[in-house]
Amino acid sequence: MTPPPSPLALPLFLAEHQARVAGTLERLLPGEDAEPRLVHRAMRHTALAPSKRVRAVLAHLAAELCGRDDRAAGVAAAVEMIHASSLILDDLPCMDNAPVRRGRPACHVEFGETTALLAAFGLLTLSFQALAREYEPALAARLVTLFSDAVGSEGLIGGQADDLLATDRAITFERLERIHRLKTGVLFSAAATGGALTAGASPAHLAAVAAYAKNLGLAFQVIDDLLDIEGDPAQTGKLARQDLKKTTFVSFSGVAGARQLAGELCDTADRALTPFGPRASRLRELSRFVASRSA
Ligand code: GRG
Repeated sequence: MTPPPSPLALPLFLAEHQARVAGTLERLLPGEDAEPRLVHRAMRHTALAPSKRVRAVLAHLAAELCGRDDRAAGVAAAVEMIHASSLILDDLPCMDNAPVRRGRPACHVEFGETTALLAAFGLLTLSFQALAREYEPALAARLVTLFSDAVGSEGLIGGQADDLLATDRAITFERLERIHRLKTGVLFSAAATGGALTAGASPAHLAAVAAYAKNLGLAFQVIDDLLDIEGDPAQTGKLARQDLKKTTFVSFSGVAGARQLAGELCDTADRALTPFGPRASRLRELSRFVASRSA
């Protein structure tokens, strides 16, 4: 009998990339017995917990589409470290105050807020160290610029700041979209662009994968809002109904409207891949996974 799919089941080629990313993270993260042990354990607790690794897979697939993905591992691991760092910060009591993440106690619940903060900064710093060390200077400088722009006050940090300001308030659809383009879309876009840069992609191909990823990231967030209402915590790895104080794509458009919006964003994402023709089938499969995901 075929076993039931795992909660994080992905198409086979995505699962292969996931396993590669896990291997790279294991190589780059300090061991749990390396001092300071508590900080390293906290970094590993969140970064190595079971997760979809969608941003890292996106970096690999964008690189593959642009000709070669044998140099994308550093970017894939770096983007996952940045993402894990953002999850630790996002879960803190002074932010979203979420006790569970990736099916485990959130980092601050397991290790305390002080260690969680140090772990988040440890992961963030390690991500840039990995980019600087794994690539030759010109490419490393481009990648560090790309990811620092994505994380900074006009990227993830800016999106988070506005998201916190918007809590408990009615906001316009435009503001909601801007918050999530910054919080989620920008890192997806940097992942794809970074992967493509390691493959030596042309400016036209860089623009195409960035446009794909930007729309995929927003679709991913719309489904995240749906899963907050409809998702099974055993599959999502976090508590349900955590976003009730926020305006979300579901509070704006309803369940059916949000699902339709996610589908439209995935279609827009796929259209950006037109210059690649049928070679982009794996990224198209990734958008189908995102539109229908339950974890
Ligand atoms: C300095 C890195 C840094 C961040 C500061 C806290 C913050 C600013 C931003 C928060 C960004 C954030 C957590 C956005 C949520 C995006 C999102 C949809 C998270 C869920 O991602 P999944 O489903 O999770 O890919 P897994 O666990 O599978 O990786």
